[in-house]
Formats: sequence, structure tokens, C-alpha cells
Amino acid sequence: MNRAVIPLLALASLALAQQKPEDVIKAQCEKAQVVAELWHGFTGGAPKAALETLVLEFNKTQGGKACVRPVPQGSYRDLSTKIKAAFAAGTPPAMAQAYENNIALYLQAQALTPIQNLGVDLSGVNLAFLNAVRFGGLVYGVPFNKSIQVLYYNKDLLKKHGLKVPTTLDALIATAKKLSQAEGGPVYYFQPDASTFAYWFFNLGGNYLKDGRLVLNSKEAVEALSLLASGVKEGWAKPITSGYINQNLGTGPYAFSVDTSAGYTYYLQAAKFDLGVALLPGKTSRQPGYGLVQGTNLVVFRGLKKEQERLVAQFLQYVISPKAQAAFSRATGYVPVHEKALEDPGFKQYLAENPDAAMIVKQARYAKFEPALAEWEQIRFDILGQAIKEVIVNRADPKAALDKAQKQAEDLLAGRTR
Ligand code: FGO
Repeated sequence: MNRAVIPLLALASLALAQQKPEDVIKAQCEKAQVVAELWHGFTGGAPKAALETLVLEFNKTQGGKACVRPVPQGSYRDLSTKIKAAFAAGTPPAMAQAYENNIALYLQAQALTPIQNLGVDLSGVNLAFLNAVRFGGLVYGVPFNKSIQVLYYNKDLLKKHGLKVPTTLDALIATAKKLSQAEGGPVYYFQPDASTFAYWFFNLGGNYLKDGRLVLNSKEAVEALSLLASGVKEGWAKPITSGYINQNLGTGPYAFSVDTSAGYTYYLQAAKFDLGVALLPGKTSRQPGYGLVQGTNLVVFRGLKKEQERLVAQFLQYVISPKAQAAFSRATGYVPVHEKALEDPGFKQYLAENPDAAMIVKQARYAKFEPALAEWEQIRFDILGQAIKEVIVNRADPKAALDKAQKQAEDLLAGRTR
């Protein structure tokens, strides 16, 4: 090749590489005859970038004829609000991210297409994730970006004090107490919300559903909330009331937090210390603690044209492919949803070299879900989440706050309130 051409080519490919994925996708969709929108709740960072890369790569396989267009709709909750509004207006997208409880809600509006009807082969998909999107025997979502809670910790601080990573709830509390005293400030960071609460609640033996009935004020729930409240009072637990925990690292001594594996890239970027990822402390040291599964599934709305359905089916098959899942997991910290991703040679090597990523995969075997009730999103944020904040921030009594939450949830579920 002509010597002068090489730098020019290099420059051109650099310009291409620097083009924002969003703009590339826009160009891909401009001339396409078939377009399927994918509404999502990623607001930025690695998750949004990884989704866009995946879509961009998929669109390349369509030879300019068809494309998927990701449309950010704000937070996960903004997303479900916009989807409900779109139902009313008769303008739902082709696909969207959805929590299991969102699926239950959308099914009440008979708005979803069963995934099997599209001919998508779901074999090899993580069974815990798959069973969570089964309603009345049919699968209504494709597990896509599923996360698991893990224990993030400050390796430097543990080393400095000669302490080990705790493997039980009692050890977590004892270690946090020691470190907080030594460092002069609370070292266990938590958000007073339903996600953090779920970790303590599940591992104290709690269950939200008893004989099919929702119970928010069980003795385990009171115990979990009391424990967090005493942590704050005793000075070992620090409530984070503004922003994500990763945005609050550096505001004081930090040792531990229980948080979504999808936060991994954010923690890595923010931590000015050697970050560790460990299995969750459990009730006893015989078994790791359970982590809450969060993140979403992709659902397909009814009323699509045949060509759109074909496109969507191909896209979903692509998204769950071991290759795509390996790449997506690597870029974000989400759990690969396809079992075969773990056999992908590149991913295998990555896991061997990155113990944090291996930990995330391992923790995913100890997983719990929140109830897939249509009203759950409202309950987890406006009722249970509110009760948790009242206790942690305004020092309300845990039992009283949860009793009130129980009453509010019952009123909502019975249709007495909305
Ligand atoms: C988030 C939310 C729900 C439901 C749980 C539900 C609705 C929780 C929790 C409330 O995909 P995940 O694991 O993690 C998110 C990912 C993409 O944004 O990255 C995480 N992130 C982002 C920025 C950052 O600085 N740090 C960071 O960790 C982000 O959390 O989902 C976990 C957090 C919450 O959104 O405040 O799932 N959640 N169940 N939301 N609407 N409905 O039923």
C-alpha cells in the first residue's frame, strides 16, 4: 500500500471510532425501511454505552434495511410511566426494558407478546432469570441486563487494620463497628431504599409473600429495618440520601456497601482505593448471602407489523447470544444471562484474570427476587421505600412505619387507593 495512504486511513478510522454510537445508530436508522424502537432506562455510563454498541453491531447485520433504535426515557421508573402513557395514547414502542412487576402490569393491559410466539430460542438462558418472566406458563420477557447485589469493599482499609472480608451478617456488623471506631466515622454505606433493605430482610429469613399475601411488616422486616436504624445510631452505618453510593465515596472513611453489580464500572471509576468485590455475607458462613436481582428484561408489545416482529425476534436472539452477553457483561458488571457465555473462551479468560467479575458470576447463584405484583413498583418506592426513609432519616419507629406501610399496601392492592 502507498505509504501516504496509511496515515490517512488510520485517521479516517479514528474519526469513525470517535463518532458517538448514538449518531451511528441514527444514520443506520435514517434509511431503514423497518425500524423497531427500544425504550430503555439507562441514563448514561457503561450500561448505556454497552447497549448502544450492541444495537449498533446488530444493525450492521441488517444491510441497511432494518434497524433497532434505542430511545432513552429517563430512569427505570420514568420509563414505566412513559410506557403506561403510551398505552393510553395507543403508541407503545416495539420493545422496552421491564422489571418482572412491570410485566405483570403490562399484562393487565394485554399489551405484551409472548416471546415464544416470536420463535426466539430461549434454551441456555439462566433458569432463575427465565422463570421470573414466566406468567401463566408463558415467557413475556427476555432477560437482558440482570444484575445481582454484591459486597463492594475497601481492600486498603481492611489491610490497614488487619481485618478479613466478613462472610456473615454478624461479622459484617462487627467489622464495620471496629473500623468505624478506628476511623472515626461510619464505614458501611447504604441507601435507605427497598434494594438495600431487601438484602438484610432476605438474609434474616424474610419473605414478602406469605400464603400468596404480601406482608411488609413481618418480624424479619422489623428486624432488618431496626438493624439499619441502630447501625446509624451506633455510628457504623452511613445513610446515603443523595445520589448513588459510588457518587459518595470519598465523603469519609468507607469500608463496605451492598450494591448492584451493574454499579461495578462506576465504583471502579470513583474509588481512590483498591476496590474489592466479594460474595455477600450470609446468615451463617455455610452459604453466601442472597443478593437481590435487579436490572430488566426486554418485552415486546403487541400490534407490531410482521416485518417488525421478525426484526425484533432476530434482535432478541442476538442480544441473548453467548457472545453478546459476554461482551455486555464485561463492559458493565451485569450477569451474563446465557449459561454458554461462561464457556466463551474470551470471557473465560477475562473471568480468570478478573476475580471481581468471577465473584459477580458466582454471587448470581444466590439470588432472590422481589414480588412480581403489578403494584410492586409503586409499593417498593412510595410505600416501603418511604417507610424505610422515615425510619432512617426521620427516626420513625420501625414497627410503626412498617405497620403503616402494610396498611397502605393493603389499601392499594384492594383498590381502595391508587
Ligand atoms: C436499580 C431499581 C427498580 C425496581 C429495582 C422496580 C423500577 C432500583 C435500583 C432503584 O440495573 P441495575 O442493577 O443498576 C442500574 C444500572 C443502570 O443505570 O447502573 C446502576 N448505577 C447507575 C449509576 C451509578 O452512578 N451507579 C449505579 O450503580 C443503576 O442502579 O438496577 C438497580 C436503583 C434505583 O433505580 O434507584 O433498580 N429497581 N426494582 N426500578 N422502576 N422498578 O421494580
